[in-house]
Amino acid sequence: MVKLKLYYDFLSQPSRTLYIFMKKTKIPFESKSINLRQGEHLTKEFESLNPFKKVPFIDDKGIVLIESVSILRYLCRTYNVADHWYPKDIQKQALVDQYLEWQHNNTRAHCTQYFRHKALWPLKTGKAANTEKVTILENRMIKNLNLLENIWLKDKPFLCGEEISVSDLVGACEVEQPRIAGFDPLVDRPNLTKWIARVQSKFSPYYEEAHQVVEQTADEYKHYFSKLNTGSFSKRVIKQQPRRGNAIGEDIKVQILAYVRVNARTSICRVSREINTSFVVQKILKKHKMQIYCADLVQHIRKGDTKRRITFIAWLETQLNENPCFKLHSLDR
Ligand SMILES: N[C@@H](CCC(=O)N[C@@H](CS)C(=O)NCC(=O)O)C(=O)O
Repeated sequence: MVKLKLYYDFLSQPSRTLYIFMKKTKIPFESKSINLRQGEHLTKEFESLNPFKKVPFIDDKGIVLIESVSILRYLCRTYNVADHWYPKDIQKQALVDQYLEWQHNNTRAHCTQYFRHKALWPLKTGKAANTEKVTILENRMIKNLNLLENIWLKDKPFLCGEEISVSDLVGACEVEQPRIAGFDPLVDRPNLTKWIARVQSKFSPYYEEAHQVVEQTADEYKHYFSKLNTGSFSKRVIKQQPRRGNAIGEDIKVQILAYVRVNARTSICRVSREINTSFVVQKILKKHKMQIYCADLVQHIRKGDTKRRITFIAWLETQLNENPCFKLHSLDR
């Protein structure tokens, strides 16, 4: 049987949405990964499939669809997915549609513009970002994130009501994007934080799989921009980098927190590998047979509850500060 083909790049928010959704709802598809950064969408071959030269798009037995929102609706109508994703009830559906229409000129537009101006284009051209422009875009994005925090998510667990729908996935994938450019959308936004955790846990492990690239690319950009040393972004990045011989305290806390937030099922070893103190903590954990704390971490973080996370970080910090071998190894670096 000919399977639906999905052309995507995880760096693209709507691509992540479609991939995660199809995985979660078990819609069979052939995976066609396209590397935008290597210009694979600009080839003649790609153009013959999609003349708009963009991802995502699908080819379902000869029907080619290029817009993620219409693709989501098509999938929900064509395949046997649970009703809550895109309810048949007219009123419930209208609420889901309302967000899907709203987001184009709001979350989608603002998070994308910020990401493009601050990270994507400077990286492509090798030129520093226009800080004035970035500040304007950042302010617009902040206002928009505040609308999610204070209106959309004010009094309900999901964007369109008590149940999760495709809107939540569309929204979450957009909100994750500015993290690549060093901006954490969840800071001081408890409703948004809890909502992202809910969405993540509903789509786990596909959510984490598709968003790994966000973390990796954020890291890549972070190093690039710290070299460029321009604007508030690089200042923030430099501030976040652990200092030699002093890898304990605020810096490490910020990094661990940022990392575990998007990798809910991670282990301490993984966290320590990802942050710059890597082998230090890792070696110690092994030596002292402390991997048992991995379970502790998962238990604390999985629920996605901010208070539990903070408790965990406080606990980890105490471990780092109280156990002399951590200090010793840190100073050894
Ligand atoms: N409106 C489209 C998004 C299309 C789009 O802007 N795709 C971007 C990635 S998110 C792309 O392929 N950009 C490549 C380029 O413009 O060169 C959808 O929601 O599916």
